[in-house]
Amino acid sequence: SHIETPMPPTKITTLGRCPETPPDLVGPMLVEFASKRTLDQVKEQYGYALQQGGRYKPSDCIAQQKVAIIIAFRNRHEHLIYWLHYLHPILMRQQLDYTVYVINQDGEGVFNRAKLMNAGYVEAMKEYDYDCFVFSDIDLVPMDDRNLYRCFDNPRHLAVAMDKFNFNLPYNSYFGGVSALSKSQYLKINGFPNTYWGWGGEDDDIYGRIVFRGMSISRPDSVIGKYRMIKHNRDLHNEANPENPGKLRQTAQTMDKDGLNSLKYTVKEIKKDVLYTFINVDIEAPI
Ligand code: BGN
Repeated sequence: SHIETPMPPTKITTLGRCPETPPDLVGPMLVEFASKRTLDQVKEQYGYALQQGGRYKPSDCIAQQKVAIIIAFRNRHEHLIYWLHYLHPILMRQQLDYTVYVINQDGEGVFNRAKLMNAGYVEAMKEYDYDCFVFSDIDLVPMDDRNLYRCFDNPRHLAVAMDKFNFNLPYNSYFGGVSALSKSQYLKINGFPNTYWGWGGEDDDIYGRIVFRGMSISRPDSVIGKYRMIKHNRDLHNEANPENPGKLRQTAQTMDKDGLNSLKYTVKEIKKDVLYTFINVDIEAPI
């Protein structure tokens, strides 16, 4: 006679939230820039774990935060290889749901780090509902993976102990190198200024915006906050701009009209590499 085969029980796995403290962090790490690597080698090592565009999320838990890592970029291919080699495994161990965005300034006009970061914010938001934005220079690698690339109750300054400043802050209000702002913190300060062309001051302006909006700065301690900077020659078309120090005195008056609400740029190309999303933008730079 006919025997009913019972259906095997369906295994329903509901993923839990990842723990507050990621379990697989290693603490202090060796960071050096003597060994040469190619982009293909880094792809071979970490590509298998990533989705197109340098995107990752943990497979066994729901990440605490959705993080867009935004890097202002031009002509630093060797640095990009080091950055990706070191950061991808760290960010994976930190159990983040993250994507790496390399925002390239098109052309040879004067560089503008903060405006590129603003463009990165807008472009990232078009792709996914990120709740946190980590803004990083391409030449900075953390030396301790307990330095979490996520957002906190106040805007976070991560690069607090860089080797080039003898593992100290150069001054108390320093906010340069690597920082993290939640979407609401970023919107509260109208994003970053668009008008700091060339080197210097844009990070101090951002610090001012944060303070003028009643927030304070969150930081890791100087052990966890250690960084190595990749040594390099001064960039072309990124000279210290003598107009910038004067602008800094006006931040309280200018921040409401210079920022996300006045941002103008055009996207020239979006390229999804295995290890990162590359966005080439024309930010209308003066020559
Ligand atoms: C400061 C720069 C910062 C830079 C740090 C560290 C200015 C504004 C004029 C006072 N600030 O002097 O942008 O991150 O040095 O190098 O230039």
